[in-house]
Amino acid sequence: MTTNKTPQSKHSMKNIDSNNHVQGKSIYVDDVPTVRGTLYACVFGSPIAHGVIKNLDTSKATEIEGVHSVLTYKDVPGENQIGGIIPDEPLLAEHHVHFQGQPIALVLAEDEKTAQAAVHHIQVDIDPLPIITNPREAHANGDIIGAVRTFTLGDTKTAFEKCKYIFEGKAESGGQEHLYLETQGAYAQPQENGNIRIISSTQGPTAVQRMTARMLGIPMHKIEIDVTRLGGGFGGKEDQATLWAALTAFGVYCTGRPVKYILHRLEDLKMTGKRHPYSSDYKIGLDENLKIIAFEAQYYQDAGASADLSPAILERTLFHCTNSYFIPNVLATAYSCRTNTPPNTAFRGFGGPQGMYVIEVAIDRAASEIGVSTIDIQRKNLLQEGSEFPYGQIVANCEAVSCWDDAISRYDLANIQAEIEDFNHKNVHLKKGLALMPICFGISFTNTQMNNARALVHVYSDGSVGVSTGAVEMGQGVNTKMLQVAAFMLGVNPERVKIETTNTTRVANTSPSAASATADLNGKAVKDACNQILARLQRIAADMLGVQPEDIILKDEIVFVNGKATDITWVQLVHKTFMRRENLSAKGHYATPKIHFDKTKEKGHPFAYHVYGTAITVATVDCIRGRYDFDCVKIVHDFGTSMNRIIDLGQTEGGLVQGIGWMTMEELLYNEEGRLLSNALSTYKIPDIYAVPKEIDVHFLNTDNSNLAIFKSKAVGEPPLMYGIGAYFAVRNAVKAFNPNTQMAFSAPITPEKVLMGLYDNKTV
Ligand code: LUZ
Ligand code: MOS
Repeated sequence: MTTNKTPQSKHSMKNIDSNNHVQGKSIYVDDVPTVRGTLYACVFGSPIAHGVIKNLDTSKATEIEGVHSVLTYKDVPGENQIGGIIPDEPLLAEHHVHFQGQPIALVLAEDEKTAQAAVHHIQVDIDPLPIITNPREAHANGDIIGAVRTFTLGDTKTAFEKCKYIFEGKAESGGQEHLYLETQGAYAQPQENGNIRIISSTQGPTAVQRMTARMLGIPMHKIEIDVTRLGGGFGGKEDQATLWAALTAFGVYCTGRPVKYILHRLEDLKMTGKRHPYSSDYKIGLDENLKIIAFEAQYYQDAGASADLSPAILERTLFHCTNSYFIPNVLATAYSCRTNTPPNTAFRGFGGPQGMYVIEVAIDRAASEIGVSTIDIQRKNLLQEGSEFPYGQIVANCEAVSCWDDAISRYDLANIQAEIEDFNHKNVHLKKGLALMPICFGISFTNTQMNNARALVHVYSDGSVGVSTGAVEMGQGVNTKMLQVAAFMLGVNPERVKIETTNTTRVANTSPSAASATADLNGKAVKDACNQILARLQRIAADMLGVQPEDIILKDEIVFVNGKATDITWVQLVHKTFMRRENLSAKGHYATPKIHFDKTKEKGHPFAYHVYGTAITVATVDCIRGRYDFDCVKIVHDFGTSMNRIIDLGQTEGGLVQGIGWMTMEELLYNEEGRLLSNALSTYKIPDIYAVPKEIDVHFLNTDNSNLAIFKSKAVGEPPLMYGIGAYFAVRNAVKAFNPNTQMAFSAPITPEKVLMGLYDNKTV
């Protein structure tokens, strides 16, 4: 019998955007043809990081030829507020400024150059206030955003009494610039009756719509957001695309003309928030068998000047504070600390990587103090089926051990170790280091409410199909996956299906495309919509053939009865259905079942499932110069049953390299005045083709457990980023091979400069 199984048979479908991307034909906001009368916007940002505005003089700028107007907070018709979780972020500064570059005024001009030039003619007098750029200092001053959060499992106090080994220390991880290829931007156009349409480069169309409506003091239905695709988001456009879109809509509201704003790269670097730097304290306790019995940590998150998504990110740090390990006694406390830098925001991993780094530091520290291998401690403490996470969820369908053990045998770890030892023995000025990095990442928005999505599917009378969802394509390939779901469900060829833009008028109240959950949530909504249409088509086909609807299957564009092909085609059936005046459209809805979380107890079952994996990383350090390369990263990753291996491989490789960048080379620096020093690509180094590991091998651990992923194909966007933490330890271990006495602090990124210092720190000749 012919059955509809899964779309995995078509698992190597190419990303539907690839051809247009390489030909430069894909459309981004800046490619949308501008209409006559368009004004160009540019923000005047605060020149200093903290102070009280005494006087603002925009008159000189206004007088410049070609300048239409200069707007300030006084022109905002509704609430001058764009804060999502906490209302602490004005669209335009009123009396206080809290970071360098904070928007104070908006210039609107007839062309882009005039707008940019006019900004320099705005004058502001600011009475300076003390500037804080260190989260621990902010914490000491009591400058905390939102609630202090504590996750507890067991009782660390009594557990430490039973530990043979106890170590305490500090771990620091730096920020990270998103560096999406497409900078932030939006283009807003007036429609009739005061309606506004915004073309936005956002991961969260509904967030843009909601905040813009509130700021303009008009209902949400008057604002339409349309998104074709993003040239990268990485979390940087989950919340922070809103400001720029809202500013363009504000301009439309005030002038009645279309307003466009595409940020210059230097503006984007200076004004937008980044991954949160963290400064953390840990205390780890182990028994004589190297079982981790107790773990305590305090995380000081550098939130920047306003809340943005920091409270949610803080929470994910706690969710991932034990990474892939079972620790029976945990006490983890996290503080979101307000500093005078741009508000930090979502970035691939969303606080999880920062938490996972700290436990890896603690384990590495314990191993070197005890004089055992880090790998031994890691392996002995991996999560097992039925273990309890510190937040109360019970580990199910655990692949921690299977990924680890498979990686060790598949890639012959013993042989890799022997080769490294041999190499290090023979070489004086080059040393290799090895690290294993297991990951465990929870899939679902930690805010349970957000785990829902909708899709609108139209079958047109000629048999072609249009699919709208809340998913935003940002290069991750979600549109290809949505197309696969629709084509598979309806039994049609992929060419028949078109994925429409993401638009708040077609699909409302969406969650942002984030948390790795977009394909799951929206894919399941597409599935639901297709099932509704399918049921109608089956009824009509059954009627035509004189059989029961449940005997009908649609596959390969043909109607099958009890597994046998009939001569009725997809197109014929659709036409028949149309002629019978049946509904060929459906709205699908999905809300993740079973998940819940109680913040008063900090316990629950917040994640639909977890993604696991293990990476083996080998680095070579040049011990004269402090330079390093990565020989290889060999990964066994838990994809469930991948529905698109090319896309999933691309996400894994991209995530890995982005993680390596964060951990080893991207050094984000603000000075004491809160000025971004790494403010251009000459001073901020991201991985280029030479920095990529010479070999990346990804083995697909194919598992077929029932899970809540779309067609059992697990979420893949964020988890691989955390493999990059392995690169940090591989470099560190190479340094230790050269200089066993090094006292290098646990401070990421481990830049060549820090490597060089570490190589000769306490070096005995
Ligand atoms: N965004 C969000 C996220 O709002 N909530 C989350 O839990 C999350 N997790 C990862 C990435 N973005
Ligand atoms: Mo995100 S960090 O926008 O999934």
